[in-house]
Amino acid sequence: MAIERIELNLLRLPYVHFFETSFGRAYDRTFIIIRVYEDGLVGYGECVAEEKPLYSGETTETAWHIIRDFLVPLVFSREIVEPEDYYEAARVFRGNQMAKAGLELALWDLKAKKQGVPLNRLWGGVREEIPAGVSVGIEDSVPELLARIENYLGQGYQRIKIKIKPGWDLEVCQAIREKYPDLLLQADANGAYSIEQAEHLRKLDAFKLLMVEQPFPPYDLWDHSQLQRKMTTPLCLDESIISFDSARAALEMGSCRIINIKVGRVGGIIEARRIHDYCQRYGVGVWCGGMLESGIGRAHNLHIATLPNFKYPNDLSASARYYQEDLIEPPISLSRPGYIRVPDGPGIGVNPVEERIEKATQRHEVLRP
Ligand code: OSB
Ligand code: MG
Repeated sequence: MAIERIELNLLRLPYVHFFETSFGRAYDRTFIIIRVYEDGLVGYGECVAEEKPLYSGETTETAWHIIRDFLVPLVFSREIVEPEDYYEAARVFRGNQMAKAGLELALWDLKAKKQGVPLNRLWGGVREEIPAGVSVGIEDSVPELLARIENYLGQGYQRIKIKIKPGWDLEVCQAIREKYPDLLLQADANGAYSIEQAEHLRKLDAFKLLMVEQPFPPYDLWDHSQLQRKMTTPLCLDESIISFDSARAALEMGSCRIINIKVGRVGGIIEARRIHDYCQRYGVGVWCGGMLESGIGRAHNLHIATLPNFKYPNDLSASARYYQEDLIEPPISLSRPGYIRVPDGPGIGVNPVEERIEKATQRHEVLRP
């Protein structure tokens, strides 16, 4: 069989609560849902590119262009159905990992649905429940942040990640540690600092953080290696890891001791698995990051997080942490305190609600061979 058509939807969904990072405050998320149709089955993918090129150079518009004008024509012209064939073919195009990943995820979902098995069964997941953490944005005040943390801990999350930036770091960690001496806590700077602030960042060592994520901008692998030598807290890289090669360079250079894997950022599940396997051989643990995905993208994340070298709690939270009305039914929720059960139906194992996709859609295009 061959793919009969591919549909792209550009959606906007409001968050239940604004999400603020060192990039600024956001009230909603714009993203692309990709659907591939073959023989009565539909594979779903989500492209994590954002509206503005802050976290990554890609945007929803560049991703739409790359998927529509290059990747989909490639799939049709070569009659590609298998994600492995797609991965090989798509290598001819440089960069654009998020665009590439969105379509690859849809092909993976389709492949697993054809075989009637949960997605992670295709490549050997080893766990049925995923350790669930929550990423908490910057608030207007420390008491407001503490109240949000208290609420999330009450819901059962086993680890808290806070966002830091200059002026919202040491005092915030101090306040959290005073209230919660033993909490699994980590901090993510989204590249807000520079090596000139190394002495300041070293003071984070006092707070027994699980890790400090991405203190410097994406391309500063060398500066990260210099900071890691000065700090006892493990550094974790997120934005810097855009491929297998960047992961290898980061580990060889000593730029981090932990890697955050996001399938979108690295270009798909195959590349994510290559990074995972390499880190495992290297003795470096990974965990699954998130991009505030809808339930479709998050279901994919749950499946990748079943691999054995996912060694830390993940940025995988319940639907209700992100959206009033997620795109899937039933919504993702904690199956017991600290854990989310991996959906065990065919493919990603969650049911997208077509009317909800339609309701949030701002643009829709149907592509045929
Ligand atoms: O840096 O991990 C990040 C969300 C959007 C972009 C970047 C990041 C994040 C998060 C949210 O921290 C994690 C989640 O999806 O729960
Ligand atoms: Mg991050």
